[in-house]
Amino acid sequence: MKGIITALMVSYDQDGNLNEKGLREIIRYNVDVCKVDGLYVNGSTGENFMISTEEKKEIFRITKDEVKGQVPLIAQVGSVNLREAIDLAKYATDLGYDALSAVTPFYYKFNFNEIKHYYNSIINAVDNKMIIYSIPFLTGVNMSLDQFAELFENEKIIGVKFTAGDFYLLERMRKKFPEKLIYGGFDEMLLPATVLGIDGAIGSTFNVNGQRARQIFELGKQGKIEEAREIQHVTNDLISEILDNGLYQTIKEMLKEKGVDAGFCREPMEKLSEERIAKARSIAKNHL
Ligand code: HMN
Repeated sequence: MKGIITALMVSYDQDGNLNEKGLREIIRYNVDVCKVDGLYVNGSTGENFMISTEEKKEIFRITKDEVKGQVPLIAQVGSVNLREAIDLAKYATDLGYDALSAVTPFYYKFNFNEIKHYYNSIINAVDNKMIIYSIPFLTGVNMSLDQFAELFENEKIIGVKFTAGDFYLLERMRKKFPEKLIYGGFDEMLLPATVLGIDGAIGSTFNVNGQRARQIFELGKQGKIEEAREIQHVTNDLISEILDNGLYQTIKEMLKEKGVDAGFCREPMEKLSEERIAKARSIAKNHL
């Protein structure tokens, strides 16, 4: 489960209904064209926090079916509704997902004991492994090195998806937890995170830019920093245009430009204007 792992996009139709055919095409594009090392299913990029439990299960099922064992799969099951998280953990484990991940519980200001209880409750309910999903800029949950150490005392908690710019903390974690898996979360900072020794990265832009991400990661690991930096520059030109135009909507339009039925985003995310659709298409034409 190391390397470049796509935070999988999901296709929804105009009315916001799950588009199974489109989802299967996105999966195929990731595996066959972007040639990524794994898929992270029902993360932020999958619009997970805007869909129902049944839809989450349907996405887990379709993805497992379409991938046919070609790449490892990580199921993001985190939810402020702990019962839902445990239910999803059981469901994904029964399907044969290689690992689970759960976002830190958010919205309420849970104390650390509550966060620890949440992770242990999910992972101790199943025969599987857990990757903590830490994304403080969206959840407001910042954990210290000592708190990560306490969570990692449970041997079933095998790693962390570190979506943060605090590279001092990243370096401290690498030193303190050499045996745990650490994944970078910001695609625009893939090279510095690679230099600090991450095991892999999980990102949204890998849905379209997976091949460049792999080059950055592999060159960085080999110490070929100048070459890796050039590719990170090109990548960040792409990412900054995507972010300016609307992250998930733009990636979907770029996939459509590549012939993939990527659909639309789930409301309340807005639909792009004609002008922004044209911009997204031109980003794909110019950068992919
Ligand atoms: C997920 O859960 O879908 C992703 O792993 C999240 C991932 O860290 C992305 N973060 C968000 O979308 C908030 C990044 O790939 C991000 O989209 C990218 O670095 C552009 O900023």
